[in-house]
Amino acid sequence: MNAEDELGETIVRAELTTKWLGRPYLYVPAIGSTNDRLKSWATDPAYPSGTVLLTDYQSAGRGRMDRRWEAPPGTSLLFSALFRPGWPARQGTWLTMLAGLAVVEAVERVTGMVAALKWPNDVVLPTDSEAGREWRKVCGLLLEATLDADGRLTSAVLGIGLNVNIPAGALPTAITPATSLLAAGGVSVPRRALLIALLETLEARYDAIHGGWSPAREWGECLVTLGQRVEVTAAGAAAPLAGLAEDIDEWGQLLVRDDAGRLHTVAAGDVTLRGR
Ligand code: BT5
Repeated sequence: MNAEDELGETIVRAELTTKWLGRPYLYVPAIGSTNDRLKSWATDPAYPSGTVLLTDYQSAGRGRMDRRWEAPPGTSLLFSALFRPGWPARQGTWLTMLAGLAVVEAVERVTGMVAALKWPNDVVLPTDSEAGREWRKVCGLLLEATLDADGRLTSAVLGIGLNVNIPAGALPTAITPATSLLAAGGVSVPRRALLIALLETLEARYDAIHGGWSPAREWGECLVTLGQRVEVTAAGAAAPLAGLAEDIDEWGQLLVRDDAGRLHTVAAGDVTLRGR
């Protein structure tokens, strides 16, 4: 690993430019899952909103619904951030939206590559071939929140797994094909500069919410899902829903019009793009 890839506490703390996100910044070389560890700390007030835990390797990295998140050691950004928003429960999806927008912005700032978002929680990069354009997953987001008796978000742990320097041959096989910044751009990317840019943009966007900004419009503009024919496997639904992904609402729910013309609001699930 070269020097610009090093993510230890001393060097990251010295270069960090944020006011509260990543303060404290904590690093462990290896762990089961950063989300699991940070969730176990979330009830302890000693860990403030903004605590970040990062690792170079997860032996039990998780996606949604207990799926696996796989990344070879030292190749990725694998971290979780703790927030204590106090927002109403349904606004929790904004954290995933903020994180997606922040990843897109930081990737562009550091690499020049223009990434996009796939509903509900993927950051994707385009691959063009004769067969057309395919979107490959470069980053996954995992939000796990706790509510109080009034339905407010007392704590939310946001996990980010960003494939930075995974060589093409070491990418995991997945339903949405995987890529990395190295595989897509052909050059390795300095992980520390990317982490610092990402924490900066995420903090700025979180603070903007308290200034009255909503992420929904910008998030919708980055979604490759809109305007496409999709098949949605909604959480808890018996059969997939096929139709046109028309729009999202303020809370990031997907509005899908089926072939009979009915509009469905989908809160959570998986989407397969079927083309226009
Ligand atoms: C996600 O779930 O995409 C959320 C991933 C969150 C990972 C971070 S890493 C730090 C923190 N600590 C954790 O334990 N997790 C978070 P989902 O949409 O359910 O996608 C999971 C699916 O993505 C898997 O079933 C695989 O098909 C695929 N996959 C696994 N590893 C991948 C990778 N490195 N790149 C692209 N796709 C991957």
